[in-house]
Amino acid sequence: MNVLFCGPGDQATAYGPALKKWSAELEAPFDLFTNAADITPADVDVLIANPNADVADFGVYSGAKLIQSIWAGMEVFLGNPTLPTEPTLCRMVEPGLTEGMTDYICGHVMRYHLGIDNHIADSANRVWNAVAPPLARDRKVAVLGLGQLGMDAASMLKTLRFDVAGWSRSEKAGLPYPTYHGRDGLNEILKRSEIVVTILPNTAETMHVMNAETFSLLPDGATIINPGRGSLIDDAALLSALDVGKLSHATLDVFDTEPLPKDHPFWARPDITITPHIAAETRTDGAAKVAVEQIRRLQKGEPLHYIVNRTAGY
Ligand code: NDP
Ligand code: OXD
Repeated sequence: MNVLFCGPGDQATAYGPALKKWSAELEAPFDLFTNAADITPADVDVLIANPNADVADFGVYSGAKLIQSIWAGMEVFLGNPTLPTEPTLCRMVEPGLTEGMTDYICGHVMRYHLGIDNHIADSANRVWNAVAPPLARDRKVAVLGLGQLGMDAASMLKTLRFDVAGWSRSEKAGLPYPTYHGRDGLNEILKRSEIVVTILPNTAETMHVMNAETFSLLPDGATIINPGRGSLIDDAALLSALDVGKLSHATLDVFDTEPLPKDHPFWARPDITITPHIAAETRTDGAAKVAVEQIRRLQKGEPLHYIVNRTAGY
């Protein structure tokens, strides 16, 4: 079996040894290529790819059986007109990505919950403002997106005793917190939520899910944390919601254009915290293990994991 790794820059330098290590450990032998020029495209069976890889034409790999992304978000692949329809397309799910995202979400929820910024400002101004925060159990948090990442974060927020609720496309049952789905469910969850986390994929349906209308449903002074994708938020509506106090603060990790252009209005706002798409990063060793396990499954005729629904877009 021929496996081609495609990543930007020198990413293959790290992935090569990790893929070989897991190939031996999982007893899934294959020939690994880290330079596309070294193999005839028609001979590639599996492509392990970073969406930022410099692949001019995925169409030449139409004979591949699997394209395994090393990212969770699939919109770059799905938006590439050369992507062949034949190979099974799989997204990345690995422990480092999941744990990193949960750390990010819980950290920023705690920042808002405890009013940490107010205390930093009060300290700088020598102000003794003895206002204690409510308990986490009295803080209503919404997690929009209950997939691999949102589900783990919501579960940790629940463990931290937050009054968490979740929203997804399909109905969920049996979770230890209230769940909502569909458009009506979105309206309901937003009405109750002081802190909103958007951890949804970029699809046609999720485009500007947070817009003037949905921001208006939130209680005054709500906060939003977006580690999902920039497309989830209508930027102009976000700025208006901050201007009128509907929102008191936003933390954004992802943007329509990345890096965020130097002249973007978000940079000038003290009520927006910008993090540079670092909420969660695929860890090389964990991702290599997942990719090799997929190859092993392919070799043994076992079902693949994390298959993308190309119609739904995630
Ligand atoms: P999953 O595919 O596991 O989960 C997606 C979730 O979104 C599911 O719960 C799905 O609902 C829900 N969803 C999708 N469409 C809709 C819709 N129209 N209405 C309501 N809910 C919807 O994805 P992951 O959890 O693995 O990743 C989520 C996203 O996080 C990625 O697509 C990527 O954009 C982003 N990401 C950001 C990173 C960063 O560093 N900033 C790092 C990694 C990922 P259902 O359960 O019903 O299918
Ligand atoms: C991803 C990301 O999708 O890092 O994996 O955003």
